[in-house]
Amino acid sequence: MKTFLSLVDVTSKLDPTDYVGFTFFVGCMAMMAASAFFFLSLNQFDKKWRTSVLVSGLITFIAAVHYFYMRDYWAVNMESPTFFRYVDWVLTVPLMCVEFYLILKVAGAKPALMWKLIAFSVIMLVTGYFGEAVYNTGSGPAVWGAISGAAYFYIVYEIWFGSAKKLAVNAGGDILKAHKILCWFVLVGWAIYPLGYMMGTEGWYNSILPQGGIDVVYNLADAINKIGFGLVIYALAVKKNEVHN
Ligand SMILES: *C/C=C(C)/C=C/C=C(C)/C=C/C1=C(C)CCCC1(C)C
Repeated sequence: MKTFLSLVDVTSKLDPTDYVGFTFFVGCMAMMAASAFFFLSLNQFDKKWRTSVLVSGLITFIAAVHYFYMRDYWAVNMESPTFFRYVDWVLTVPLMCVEFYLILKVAGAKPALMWKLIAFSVIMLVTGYFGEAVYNTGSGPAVWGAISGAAYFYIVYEIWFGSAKKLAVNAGGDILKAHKILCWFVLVGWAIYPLGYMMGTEGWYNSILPQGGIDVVYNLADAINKIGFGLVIYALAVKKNEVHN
């Protein structure tokens, strides 16, 4: 009943000038379409690469479900759906860490590498949530944002220069190429999030921006990082498949 009522609310409150709401709608559709694409392509891959593409699909699918909730939440409350946002991230970002591990497995990557990346991604997101939603006054956003940023830099370091990089070099060829592109996603694509965070939390320039600006930035970043990242994995799987056939 509650969901039904909130759906009624959503459609009765649609406002043609609600650009933030528009990006939530587009986000829903883009994530759904990407999931269908990844899932329906699974049959063409052999077992080893199927798992990687499956994880790409899971990332966009989990995001799609959260986007439906976030779209409703925004339409009803005209407030950032911070809670759903972070639940989405805390599920999907660790899965992106799994992707790094999966493509480097051929070069001998150990689960320890995967768990290390996952642990730092969770630290990055939990501390980010504290700064954005819990201790979000005074110096809170700056302090928690700095801790979150440190965890982010560690992930960047690990994949660009650390053991993940060494494994990628050992693997060489298409895997090294794909690893490099994914590294750029993390360095540039993920860097959009702290910018959004500074737009939406106290202490930077949130006062000069309209409500919801943070969501437009996050929604754009999600589309780039979740769908783009998944497509890099997909392209790698397609290449590897050709080699085998
Ligand atoms: C699909 C979702 C993705 C790839 C989300 C990534 C999120 C981040 C890289 C967030 C990073 C943050 C900081 C580095 C500092 C400020 C707080 C965060 C959580 C926005």
